[in-house]
Amino acid sequence: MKKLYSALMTAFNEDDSINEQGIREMVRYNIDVNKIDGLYVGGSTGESFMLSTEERKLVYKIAYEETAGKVDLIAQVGSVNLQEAKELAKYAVALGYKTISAVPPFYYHFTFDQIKNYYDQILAGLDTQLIIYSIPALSGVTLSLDEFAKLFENPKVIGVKYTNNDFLLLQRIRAAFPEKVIYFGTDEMLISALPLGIDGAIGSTFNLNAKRAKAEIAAFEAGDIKQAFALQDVSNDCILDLIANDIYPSLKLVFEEMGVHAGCSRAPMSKPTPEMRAGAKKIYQQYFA
Ligand code: SI3
Repeated sequence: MKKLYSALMTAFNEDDSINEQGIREMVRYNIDVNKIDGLYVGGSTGESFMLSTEERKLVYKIAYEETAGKVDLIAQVGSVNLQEAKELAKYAVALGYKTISAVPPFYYHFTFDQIKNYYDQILAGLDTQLIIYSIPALSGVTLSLDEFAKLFENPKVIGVKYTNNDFLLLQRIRAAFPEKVIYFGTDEMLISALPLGIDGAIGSTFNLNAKRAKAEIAAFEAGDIKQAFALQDVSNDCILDLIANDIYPSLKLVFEEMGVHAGCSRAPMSKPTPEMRAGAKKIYQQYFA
């Protein structure tokens, strides 16, 4: 069975400080209600690039303590600051994370050799495994098949979290590297990635929509393609409504409707407006009540 991971969100208070209890509640919901296979900690959905190094460590620690070994954990340690990425990787591994992940260094349009060196340096001296976090739309870094091949030469690089809508490249990676792990990251296109042999998916909307996504995967694996598409259609209505309502704050607002105190997002992300609250209530009632 393919695995489903939620990309863990970071709960903030109104004053933008970290809301520890909110993070714990979201972790618990993912374990107890979603029966999730794992959590991707410190990714885009975690608003991690707006956190200090110490705050990023705190989030790894909370997730590690609260899961207590019940589900898989992946710590996203990537940063444009290599020293920070190395420090975070060391910290996560020392805490007990078995897998780390890293977005390529961004903003400065680094060469491929510089990107390869970044991954090698993060991994040097660490007894761990790493999943490349490929998200070209946000990082601005697009890796080719040959470049993935070069990164995969390091045996500690076990695969890729593929948040990219290039299905030809996805198919080429799958065919060329059957032994590597591929987790797909565009929730609204899960149905299109399933036939390409992905090993699972990691996404923000699974925090709320895991049951439906799991049912879709089960239907697909049972050969009931019509049902799998029908479930994806409902998920897509929900995901597009979330996006239209400002996705990260809205995921947290819908959590609130479920009794999970997920707090809010950190500026410059938006704080909830009355319209967003009304939109989230509607999303809750339509897809989750
Ligand atoms: O937290 C993470 O790094 C993710 O899992 C990212 C994940 O791929 C999400 N992408 C972004 C940019 O947030 C998706 O789950 C995305 O929110 C979803 O497909 C809706 O577009």
